[in-house]
Amino acid sequence: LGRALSCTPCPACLQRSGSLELGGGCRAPVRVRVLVINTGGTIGMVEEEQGLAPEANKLVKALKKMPMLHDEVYAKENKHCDCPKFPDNTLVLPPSDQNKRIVYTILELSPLLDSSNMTTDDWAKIARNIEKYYEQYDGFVILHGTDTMAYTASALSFMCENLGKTIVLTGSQVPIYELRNDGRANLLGALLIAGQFVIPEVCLYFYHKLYRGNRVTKVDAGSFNAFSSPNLPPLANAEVDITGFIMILFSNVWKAYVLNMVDFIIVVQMNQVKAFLQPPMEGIVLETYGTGNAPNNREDLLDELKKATERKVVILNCTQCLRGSVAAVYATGQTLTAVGVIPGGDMTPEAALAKLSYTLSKSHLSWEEKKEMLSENLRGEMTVVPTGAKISLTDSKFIQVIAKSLSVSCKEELEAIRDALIPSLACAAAKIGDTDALKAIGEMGGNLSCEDYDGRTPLHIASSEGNLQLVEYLLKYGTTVYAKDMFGATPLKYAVKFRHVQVIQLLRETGAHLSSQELENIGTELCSLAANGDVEGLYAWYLAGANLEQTGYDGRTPLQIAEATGHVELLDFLNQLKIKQVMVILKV
Ligand code: ASN
Repeated sequence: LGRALSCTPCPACLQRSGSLELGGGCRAPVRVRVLVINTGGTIGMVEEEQGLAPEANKLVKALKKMPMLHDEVYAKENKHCDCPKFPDNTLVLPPSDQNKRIVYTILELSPLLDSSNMTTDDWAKIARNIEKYYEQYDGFVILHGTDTMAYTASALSFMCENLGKTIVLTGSQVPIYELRNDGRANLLGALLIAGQFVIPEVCLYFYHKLYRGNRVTKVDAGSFNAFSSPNLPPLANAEVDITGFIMILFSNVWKAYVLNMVDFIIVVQMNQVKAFLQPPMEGIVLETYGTGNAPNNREDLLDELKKATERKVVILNCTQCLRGSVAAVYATGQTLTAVGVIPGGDMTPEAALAKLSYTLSKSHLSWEEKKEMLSENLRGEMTVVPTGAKISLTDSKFIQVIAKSLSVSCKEELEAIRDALIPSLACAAAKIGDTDALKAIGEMGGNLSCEDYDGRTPLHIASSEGNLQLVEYLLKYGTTVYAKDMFGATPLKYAVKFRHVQVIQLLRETGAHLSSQELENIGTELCSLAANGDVEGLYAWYLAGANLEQTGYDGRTPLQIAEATGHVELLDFLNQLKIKQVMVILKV
């Protein structure tokens, strides 16, 4: 696909793929790529003898006939530049109001499933495909049945450990082939979000709302408004405008995906506990009353629970209530904690099940470490009650002084000023390397992935400044490595431009990669570095993942140029690389 979509420069403006390159002035829409993984679900179902069931190889053809989901003229003629035709499974949306062209490819899994048939193997299949295509796409949409969508969203949120891009699950209550359906709007909304925003987490989009995937539960089988997120408001509302983004910052965990989820886990209600505690059960999500309460006059039950926790069965306590949290309020709840049951806060049973499965699959951890992990907030799946006094940026003297001089009178205006100031303050602090100021902004609730007027985040700035310590801090704090500024450049591109080798290495370890846009036709750039004997510059590109064997505008590789100019150091470097690559190939 990378090949099919790369194109020669547009004759009118010499831009590639309609994208805005550094210093460019092209007004054509920026192209973004989204991968849609179709797992099945009602959205693509047809009526069969036994009832609704998914039908393979039908969705792409149907979507191509829907003008809101495919711009046939653009795909066929591609007038802006002379790209080859899109592959059959690739469609393109009409330009969005953010002047973006979302080009999306549909990968249909086989067999397509009613989500009631999904197992942990199917979760792994989805995660493996995301991992496989991670670098080729800017965002991901997963088409899924609604019945178990909350389970899959929860599972993926834990499985995708080093996520830097947006994943949106969606589906529908009525097949997209029917006259009146919710599939079209849900798919369109999910594509626009995955293509236009970097929200590095697993989300669920349904009926005009974007939710955190591990916070939702299906609450209605007969309404288009099928999901609810009882303990966390939606991340965004897609009304006239898409508003209300809550940026989410989790630590970047410097590891790849974990796919082996444990199967021996079950959700049981309090009165069924005894029968389910027996081996080979490794973990249990307990659904208890109210704030996590269970009868504490049932010695037999408590005794069974105690014996199980002593056998190292992990038991996580969730409430049966739709809203609210497990809390140490009643004696009936505290007794459970006393026999070794772990309080699950305000997690949904779906999220608890996925988290338990994920944690138990970490075989290198001790039982105590696993228990600790379960009590922590890993992916925003539970609300952590802050301890100690909470400072808010509203309290900041600095902001109050500005507010006063602008005659700000109400809280809303004050908050608006705070939100407007944070990006500039954070980027200025990154520029001068003031980690303390960034810490303070973070602690006050400021978002360290915020963008300045050029779309640059503090990580872009710290990377171009080569401030390793600050880059490390920002990555630990969870800022996204994949943010692109208005020129389409990632922090990694700036680290390469200014040759900050250690920063490049750290960003790469954290999952950063040059985007396909950044890698397109870098041959000429590499060759001009070679012509100048610039070993350092070429080394920076190499570390960032660029292939140094690419040809420049005259068809020569950097090595051929080095041979022609006879630059000894450069020749040595490029020949060594070649030997290294041959060794890697031989090993494989
Ligand atoms: N049974 C369907 C499924 O979960 C329900 C739906 O998608 N609306 O696959």
